[in-house]
Amino acid sequence: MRFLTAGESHGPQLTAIIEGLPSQLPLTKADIDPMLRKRQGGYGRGRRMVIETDEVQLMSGVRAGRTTGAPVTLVIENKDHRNWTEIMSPEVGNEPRKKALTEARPGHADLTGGIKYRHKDLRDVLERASARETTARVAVGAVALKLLSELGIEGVSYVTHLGGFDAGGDFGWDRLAEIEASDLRVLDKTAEEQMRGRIDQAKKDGDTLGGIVEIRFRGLPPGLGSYVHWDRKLDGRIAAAVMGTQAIKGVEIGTGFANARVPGSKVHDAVYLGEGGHGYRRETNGAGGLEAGMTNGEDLIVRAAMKPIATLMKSLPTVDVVSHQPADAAKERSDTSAVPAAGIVLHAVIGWVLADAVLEKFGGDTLPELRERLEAARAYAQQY
Ligand code: EPS
Repeated sequence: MRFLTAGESHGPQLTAIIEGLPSQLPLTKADIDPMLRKRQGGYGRGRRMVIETDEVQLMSGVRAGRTTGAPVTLVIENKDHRNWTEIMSPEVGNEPRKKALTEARPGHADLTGGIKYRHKDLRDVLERASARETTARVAVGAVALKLLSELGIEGVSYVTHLGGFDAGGDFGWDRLAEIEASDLRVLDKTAEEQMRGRIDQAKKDGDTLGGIVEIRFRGLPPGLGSYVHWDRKLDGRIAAAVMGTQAIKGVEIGTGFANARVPGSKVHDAVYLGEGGHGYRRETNGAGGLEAGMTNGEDLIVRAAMKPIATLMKSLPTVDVVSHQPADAAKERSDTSAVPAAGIVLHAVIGWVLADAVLEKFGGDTLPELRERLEAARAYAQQY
Protein backbone atom coordinates (compact mmCIF):
# COMPACT_ATOMS: atom_id res chain seq x y z
CA MET A 1 0.00 0.00 0.00
CA ARG A 2 1.29 3.46 -0.76
CA PHE A 3 0.12 7.07 -0.83
CA LEU A 4 1.13 10.51 -2.01
CA THR A 5 -0.08 13.90 -0.83
CA ALA A 6 -0.04 17.19 -2.73
CA GLY A 7 -1.18 20.71 -1.99
CA GLU A 8 -0.08 24.01 -0.47
CA SER A 9 -1.31 25.61 2.74
CA HIS A 10 -3.18 28.39 0.91
CA GLY A 11 -3.68 26.64 -2.43
CA PRO A 12 -7.12 25.47 -3.54
CA GLN A 13 -7.00 22.00 -1.96
CA LEU A 14 -5.04 19.15 -0.45
CA THR A 15 -5.09 15.90 -2.38
CA ALA A 16 -4.05 12.37 -1.45
CA ILE A 17 -4.11 9.16 -3.47
CA ILE A 18 -3.98 5.79 -1.73
CA GLU A 19 -3.11 2.76 -3.81
CA GLY A 20 -3.29 -0.84 -2.63
CA LEU A 21 -6.28 -0.76 -0.28
CA PRO A 22 -8.23 -4.02 -0.30
CA SER A 23 -11.75 -3.98 -1.68
CA GLN A 24 -14.89 -4.42 0.43
CA LEU A 25 -13.69 -2.07 3.17
CA PRO A 26 -16.71 -0.09 4.39
CA LEU A 27 -15.69 3.56 3.96
CA THR A 28 -17.56 6.87 3.92
CA LYS A 29 -16.57 10.44 4.69
CA ALA A 30 -18.04 9.88 8.17
CA ASP A 31 -15.03 7.63 8.85
CA ILE A 32 -12.61 10.46 8.02
CA ASP A 33 -14.21 13.81 8.92
CA PRO A 34 -14.28 13.35 12.73
CA MET A 35 -10.50 12.78 12.71
CA LEU A 36 -10.00 15.89 10.55
CA ARG A 37 -12.06 17.92 13.00
CA LYS A 38 -10.10 16.56 15.96
CA ARG A 39 -6.83 17.58 14.29
CA GLN A 40 -8.15 21.12 13.99
CA GLY A 41 -8.88 21.32 17.69
CA GLY A 42 -6.84 21.83 20.82
CA TYR A 43 -6.33 24.85 23.01
CA GLY A 44 -3.67 27.15 21.55
CA ARG A 45 -4.59 26.97 17.86
CA GLY A 46 -4.69 30.18 15.81
CA ARG A 47 -7.28 31.98 13.70
CA ARG A 48 -6.77 29.83 10.61
CA MET A 49 -8.64 27.02 12.32
CA VAL A 50 -11.68 29.28 12.59
CA ILE A 51 -11.62 29.75 8.80
CA GLU A 52 -11.28 26.05 7.98
CA THR A 53 -13.86 23.35 8.62
CA ASP A 54 -12.03 20.43 7.11
CA GLU A 55 -14.03 17.75 5.39
CA VAL A 56 -13.03 15.16 2.85
CA GLN A 57 -14.43 14.43 -0.57
CA LEU A 58 -13.97 10.86 -1.77
CA MET A 59 -13.22 11.30 -5.48
CA SER A 60 -12.39 7.72 -6.54
CA GLY A 61 -12.10 4.13 -5.43
CA VAL A 62 -15.27 4.05 -3.29
CA ARG A 63 -18.78 3.17 -4.40
CA ALA A 64 -21.85 2.72 -2.26
CA GLY A 65 -19.81 2.99 0.92
CA ARG A 66 -17.23 0.33 0.06
CA THR A 67 -13.75 0.39 -1.44
CA THR A 68 -13.55 -1.18 -4.89
CA GLY A 69 -9.83 -1.99 -4.83
CA ALA A 70 -9.05 0.94 -7.15
CA PRO A 71 -6.93 3.92 -6.00
CA VAL A 72 -8.78 6.10 -3.48
CA THR A 73 -8.50 9.86 -4.01
CA LEU A 74 -9.13 12.15 -1.05
CA VAL A 75 -9.61 15.90 -1.47
CA ILE A 76 -9.84 18.53 1.28
CA GLU A 77 -10.61 22.09 0.27
CA ASN A 78 -8.67 25.01 1.75
CA LYS A 79 -11.43 27.50 2.49
CA ASP A 80 -8.82 30.21 3.09
CA HIS A 81 -7.76 29.91 -0.57
CA ARG A 82 -10.38 32.42 -1.63
CA ASN A 83 -8.32 35.07 0.20
CA TRP A 84 -5.12 33.96 -1.55
CA THR A 85 -6.13 33.32 -5.19
CA GLU A 86 -3.86 35.96 -6.71
CA ILE A 87 -0.97 35.25 -4.35
CA MET A 88 -1.12 31.50 -5.06
CA SER A 89 -2.08 31.64 -8.76
CA PRO A 90 -0.08 29.27 -11.01
CA GLU A 91 -0.41 31.79 -13.86
CA VAL A 92 2.46 34.13 -14.74
CA GLY A 93 2.03 37.70 -13.52
CA ASN A 94 1.70 39.98 -10.50
CA GLU A 95 5.34 39.49 -9.48
CA PRO A 96 6.64 40.30 -6.96
CA ARG A 97 3.57 39.00 -5.25
CA LYS A 98 1.88 40.24 -2.12
CA LYS A 99 2.83 38.37 1.05
CA ALA A 100 6.29 37.58 -0.31
CA LEU A 101 8.47 36.41 2.58
CA THR A 102 12.19 37.15 2.68
CA GLU A 103 13.03 37.29 6.42
CA ALA A 104 13.69 33.59 6.99
CA ARG A 105 12.23 32.25 10.25
CA PRO A 106 14.83 30.36 12.33
CA GLY A 107 13.72 26.77 12.84
CA HIS A 108 11.39 26.80 9.83
CA ALA A 109 12.13 25.34 6.38
CA ASP A 110 12.45 28.90 4.96
CA LEU A 111 16.20 29.47 4.69
CA THR A 112 17.52 26.05 3.75
CA GLY A 113 14.50 25.38 1.54
CA GLY A 114 15.17 28.66 -0.28
CA ILE A 115 18.80 27.74 -0.87
CA LYS A 116 17.94 24.19 -1.92
CA TYR A 117 15.17 25.04 -4.40
CA ARG A 118 16.57 28.49 -5.34
CA HIS A 119 13.59 30.55 -4.21
CA LYS A 120 13.90 34.15 -3.07
CA ASP A 121 10.22 34.47 -2.17
CA LEU A 122 10.31 32.01 0.72
CA ARG A 123 6.54 31.57 0.42
CA ASP A 124 7.43 29.03 -2.29
CA VAL A 125 8.98 26.97 0.53
CA LEU A 126 6.68 27.57 3.46
CA GLU A 127 3.47 26.88 1.58
CA ARG A 128 4.44 23.23 1.27
CA ALA A 129 6.49 22.94 4.46
CA SER A 130 3.44 24.12 6.45
CA ALA A 131 1.79 21.69 8.83
CA ARG A 132 -1.38 22.25 6.82
CA GLU A 133 -0.15 19.23 4.84
CA THR A 134 -0.84 17.04 7.85
CA THR A 135 -4.55 17.39 7.04
CA ALA A 136 -3.99 15.12 4.03
CA ARG A 137 -2.01 12.64 6.08
CA VAL A 138 -4.71 12.53 8.72
CA ALA A 139 -7.28 11.78 6.01
CA VAL A 140 -5.07 8.97 4.68
CA GLY A 141 -4.45 7.73 8.22
CA ALA A 142 -8.17 7.74 8.98
CA VAL A 143 -8.66 5.30 6.09
CA ALA A 144 -5.89 3.10 7.49
CA LEU A 145 -7.46 3.31 10.95
CA LYS A 146 -10.79 2.22 9.50
CA LEU A 147 -9.10 -0.85 8.03
CA LEU A 148 -7.46 -1.60 11.38
CA SER A 149 -10.73 -1.15 13.26
CA GLU A 150 -12.36 -3.74 10.97
CA LEU A 151 -9.63 -6.11 12.19
CA GLY A 152 -10.07 -5.35 15.90
CA ILE A 153 -7.13 -2.95 16.19
CA GLU A 154 -7.57 0.51 17.71
CA GLY A 155 -5.40 3.41 18.81
CA VAL A 156 -5.43 6.69 20.72
CA SER A 157 -3.23 9.73 21.32
CA TYR A 158 -2.92 11.93 24.39
CA VAL A 159 -0.64 14.68 25.66
CA THR A 160 1.77 13.93 28.53
CA HIS A 161 3.70 17.20 28.58
CA LEU A 162 3.17 20.76 27.34
CA GLY A 163 5.37 23.80 27.74
CA GLY A 164 7.05 22.71 30.98
CA PHE A 165 4.10 20.93 32.62
CA ASP A 166 3.85 17.15 32.95
CA ALA A 167 0.42 15.57 32.96
CA GLY A 168 -0.04 12.90 35.60
CA GLY A 169 -2.91 10.46 35.36
CA ASP A 170 -2.29 6.91 34.22
CA PHE A 171 -3.58 5.91 30.84
CA GLY A 172 -6.26 3.22 30.71
CA TRP A 173 -8.33 2.04 27.74
CA ASP A 174 -11.39 2.84 29.87
CA ARG A 175 -10.40 6.53 29.88
CA LEU A 176 -10.79 7.35 26.17
CA ALA A 177 -13.87 9.53 26.80
CA GLU A 178 -11.86 11.67 29.27
CA ILE A 179 -9.19 12.24 26.64
CA GLU A 180 -11.77 13.26 24.04
CA ALA A 181 -13.43 15.59 26.54
CA SER A 182 -10.19 17.48 27.20
CA ASP A 183 -9.25 20.18 24.67
CA LEU A 184 -5.61 19.49 25.49
CA ARG A 185 -6.09 15.70 25.38
CA VAL A 186 -4.66 15.25 28.89
CA LEU A 187 -5.70 12.91 31.70
CA ASP A 188 -4.92 15.32 34.53
CA LYS A 189 -7.20 18.28 35.27
CA THR A 190 -4.62 20.16 37.36
CA ALA A 191 -1.97 19.91 34.65
CA GLU A 192 -4.57 20.86 32.05
CA GLU A 193 -5.23 24.17 33.85
CA GLN A 194 -1.49 24.83 34.21
CA MET A 195 -0.92 24.13 30.50
CA ARG A 196 -3.80 26.39 29.51
CA GLY A 197 -2.36 29.22 31.60
CA ARG A 198 1.08 28.63 30.11
CA ILE A 199 -0.36 28.83 26.57
CA ASP A 200 -2.15 32.11 27.41
CA GLN A 201 1.13 33.51 28.73
CA ALA A 202 3.11 32.36 25.68
CA LYS A 203 0.53 33.96 23.41
CA LYS A 204 0.89 37.27 25.30
CA ASP A 205 4.69 36.96 25.03
CA GLY A 206 4.56 36.29 21.28
CA ASP A 207 6.08 32.89 21.97
CA THR A 208 5.21 29.26 21.16
CA LEU A 209 5.24 25.95 23.07
CA GLY A 210 6.03 22.33 22.31
CA GLY A 211 5.26 19.15 24.18
CA ILE A 212 5.20 15.36 24.31
CA VAL A 213 2.46 13.07 23.05
CA GLU A 214 1.92 9.38 23.57
CA ILE A 215 0.23 7.10 21.04
CA ARG A 216 -1.02 3.62 21.86
CA PHE A 217 -2.53 0.81 19.81
CA ARG A 218 -4.08 -2.42 21.01
CA GLY A 219 -5.25 -5.59 19.27
CA LEU A 220 -2.09 -5.96 17.16
CA PRO A 221 -1.25 -9.57 16.30
CA PRO A 222 2.31 -10.76 17.07
CA GLY A 223 4.70 -10.70 14.12
CA LEU A 224 4.02 -7.48 12.20
CA GLY A 225 7.34 -6.20 10.85
CA SER A 226 10.44 -8.39 10.92
CA TYR A 227 13.86 -8.85 12.51
CA VAL A 228 15.50 -10.23 9.36
CA HIS A 229 16.54 -6.97 7.72
CA TRP A 230 16.94 -3.40 9.02
CA ASP A 231 14.42 -1.78 6.73
CA ARG A 232 11.72 -4.28 7.65
CA LYS A 233 11.92 -3.53 11.39
CA LEU A 234 8.59 -2.01 12.38
CA ASP A 235 10.08 0.27 15.04
CA GLY A 236 12.23 1.87 12.36
CA ARG A 237 9.26 2.33 10.05
CA ILE A 238 7.19 3.84 12.86
CA ALA A 239 10.05 6.17 13.83
CA ALA A 240 10.36 7.33 10.21
CA ALA A 241 6.65 8.14 10.01
CA VAL A 242 6.78 9.99 13.34
CA MET A 243 9.96 11.91 12.51
CA GLY A 244 8.53 12.67 9.07
CA THR A 245 5.89 14.81 10.75
CA GLN A 246 6.37 18.58 10.98
CA ALA A 247 8.03 19.82 14.21
CA ILE A 248 8.71 16.34 15.66
CA LYS A 249 12.27 16.12 16.96
CA GLY A 250 12.28 13.01 19.12
CA VAL A 251 10.70 9.56 19.21
CA GLU A 252 10.71 6.81 21.82
CA ILE A 253 9.22 3.31 21.89
CA GLY A 254 8.12 1.97 25.26
CA THR A 255 10.57 3.02 27.99
CA GLY A 256 13.29 3.57 25.36
CA PHE A 257 15.41 6.28 26.97
CA ALA A 258 14.90 5.19 30.60
CA ASN A 259 16.15 1.70 29.62
CA ALA A 260 19.63 3.13 29.09
CA ARG A 261 19.99 3.86 32.83
CA VAL A 262 18.96 0.56 34.46
CA PRO A 263 20.08 -3.10 34.26
CA GLY A 264 18.42 -5.59 31.92
CA SER A 265 16.57 -7.27 34.78
CA LYS A 266 14.64 -4.00 35.22
CA VAL A 267 14.02 -3.52 31.50
CA HIS A 268 12.87 -6.72 29.84
CA ASP A 269 9.32 -7.94 30.17
CA ALA A 270 9.14 -11.43 31.69
CA VAL A 271 6.96 -13.91 29.77
CA TYR A 272 4.22 -16.10 31.31
CA LEU A 273 1.80 -18.61 29.89
CA GLY A 274 -1.71 -17.27 29.56
CA GLU A 275 -4.82 -18.62 31.28
CA GLY A 276 -5.34 -22.37 30.86
CA GLY A 277 -1.87 -22.63 29.36
CA HIS A 278 -2.87 -20.78 26.19
CA GLY A 279 -1.11 -17.83 24.66
CA TYR A 280 1.71 -15.79 26.15
CA ARG A 281 1.53 -12.67 28.27
CA ARG A 282 3.80 -10.12 29.90
CA GLU A 283 3.01 -8.20 33.07
CA THR A 284 5.13 -5.22 32.08
CA ASN A 285 5.47 -3.52 28.71
CA GLY A 286 8.75 -1.62 28.67
CA ALA A 287 9.25 -2.87 25.14
CA GLY A 288 6.21 -0.85 24.11
CA GLY A 289 4.82 -3.80 22.15
CA LEU A 290 7.85 -4.17 19.88
CA GLU A 291 10.70 -6.67 20.21
CA ALA A 292 13.37 -6.92 17.49
CA GLY A 293 11.29 -4.87 15.07
CA MET A 294 8.16 -7.03 15.44
CA THR A 295 4.91 -6.51 17.29
CA ASN A 296 4.78 -8.94 20.22
CA GLY A 297 1.04 -8.77 20.81
CA GLU A 298 1.23 -6.24 23.68
CA ASP A 299 0.04 -2.63 23.31
CA LEU A 300 2.20 -0.50 21.05
CA ILE A 301 3.45 2.57 22.94
CA VAL A 302 5.12 5.42 21.05
CA ARG A 303 6.14 8.77 22.51
CA ALA A 304 7.11 11.80 20.44
CA ALA A 305 8.55 15.22 21.25
CA MET A 306 7.26 18.25 19.34
CA LYS A 307 9.35 21.39 19.29
CA PRO A 308 7.62 24.77 19.67
CA ILE A 309 6.31 26.11 16.33
CA ALA A 310 8.95 28.19 14.56
CA THR A 311 6.74 31.18 13.74
CA LEU A 312 7.13 33.59 16.67
CA MET A 313 5.16 36.80 17.04
CA LYS A 314 8.14 38.14 19.01
CA SER A 315 10.65 37.52 16.24
CA LEU A 316 14.15 36.10 16.56
CA PRO A 317 17.01 37.77 14.69
CA THR A 318 17.59 36.62 11.13
CA VAL A 319 18.80 37.86 7.76
CA ASP A 320 16.68 39.12 4.87
CA VAL A 321 17.60 36.83 1.96
CA VAL A 322 17.10 39.61 -0.63
CA SER A 323 18.62 42.71 1.04
CA HIS A 324 21.13 40.61 3.05
CA GLN A 325 20.50 42.99 5.96
CA PRO A 326 19.89 41.85 9.53
CA ALA A 327 16.16 41.56 10.11
CA ASP A 328 13.49 40.35 12.49
CA ALA A 329 12.13 36.99 11.35
CA ALA A 330 8.87 37.15 9.41
CA LYS A 331 5.64 37.04 11.39
CA GLU A 332 2.95 34.85 9.89
CA ARG A 333 -0.38 34.10 11.46
CA SER A 334 0.19 30.82 13.31
CA ASP A 335 -0.60 28.72 16.36
CA THR A 336 0.77 29.25 19.89
CA SER A 337 0.76 25.49 20.43
CA ALA A 338 -0.47 22.56 18.37
CA VAL A 339 0.60 19.65 20.58
CA PRO A 340 -2.84 17.95 20.82
CA ALA A 341 -3.15 18.25 17.01
CA ALA A 342 0.28 16.66 16.60
CA GLY A 343 -1.02 13.70 18.62
CA ILE A 344 -3.87 13.24 16.15
CA VAL A 345 -1.46 13.43 13.22
CA LEU A 346 0.88 10.86 14.81
CA HIS A 347 -2.02 8.54 15.61
CA ALA A 348 -2.90 8.73 11.90
CA VAL A 349 0.61 8.24 10.50
CA ILE A 350 1.37 5.32 12.84
CA GLY A 351 -2.02 3.87 11.87
CA TRP A 352 -0.86 3.96 8.27
CA VAL A 353 2.39 2.11 9.04
CA LEU A 354 0.49 -0.55 10.99
CA ALA A 355 -2.14 -1.05 8.27
CA ASP A 356 0.64 -1.35 5.72
CA ALA A 357 2.42 -3.94 7.90
CA VAL A 358 -0.85 -5.87 8.29
CA LEU A 359 -1.31 -5.95 4.52
CA GLU A 360 2.29 -6.97 4.01
CA LYS A 361 1.94 -9.96 6.35
CA PHE A 362 -1.58 -11.06 5.50
CA GLY A 363 -2.12 -9.68 1.98
CA GLY A 364 -5.44 -10.20 0.30
CA ASP A 365 -7.32 -8.29 -2.38
CA THR A 366 -10.37 -8.07 -0.16
CA LEU A 367 -11.13 -7.31 3.47
CA PRO A 368 -12.75 -10.75 4.10
CA GLU A 369 -9.58 -12.55 2.93
CA LEU A 370 -7.45 -10.31 5.11
CA ARG A 371 -9.67 -10.91 8.13
CA GLU A 372 -9.61 -14.71 7.67
CA ARG A 373 -5.81 -14.79 7.50
CA LEU A 374 -5.38 -12.48 10.47
CA GLU A 375 -7.78 -14.53 12.60
CA ALA A 376 -5.88 -17.71 11.65
CA ALA A 377 -2.61 -16.06 12.75
CA ARG A 378 -4.16 -14.98 16.06
CA ALA A 379 -5.38 -18.53 16.67
CA TYR A 380 -1.93 -19.90 15.85
CA ALA A 381 -0.22 -17.51 18.30
CA GLN A 382 -2.70 -18.54 20.98
CA GLN A 383 -1.85 -22.26 20.74
CA TYR A 384 1.86 -21.91 19.81
C1 EPS B 1 1.23 26.96 9.74
C2 EPS B 1 0.70 28.24 9.93
C3 EPS B 1 -0.75 28.45 10.20
C4 EPS B 1 -1.33 27.19 10.82
C5 EPS B 1 -1.01 26.07 9.84
C6 EPS B 1 0.43 25.75 9.90
O1 EPS B 1 -1.49 28.67 9.02
P1 EPS B 1 -1.80 30.14 8.50
O2 EPS B 1 -0.47 30.70 8.09
O3 EPS B 1 -2.74 29.98 7.33
O4 EPS B 1 -2.44 30.85 9.65
O5 EPS B 1 -2.70 27.33 11.06
O6 EPS B 1 -1.73 24.94 10.15
C7 EPS B 1 -2.84 24.68 9.39
C8 EPS B 1 -3.33 25.48 8.47
C9 EPS B 1 -3.45 23.41 9.73
O7 EPS B 1 -4.45 23.04 9.09
O8 EPS B 1 -2.94 22.76 10.64
C10 EPS B 1 2.63 26.77 9.36
O9 EPS B 1 3.31 27.76 9.01
O10 EPS B 1 3.14 25.64 9.41
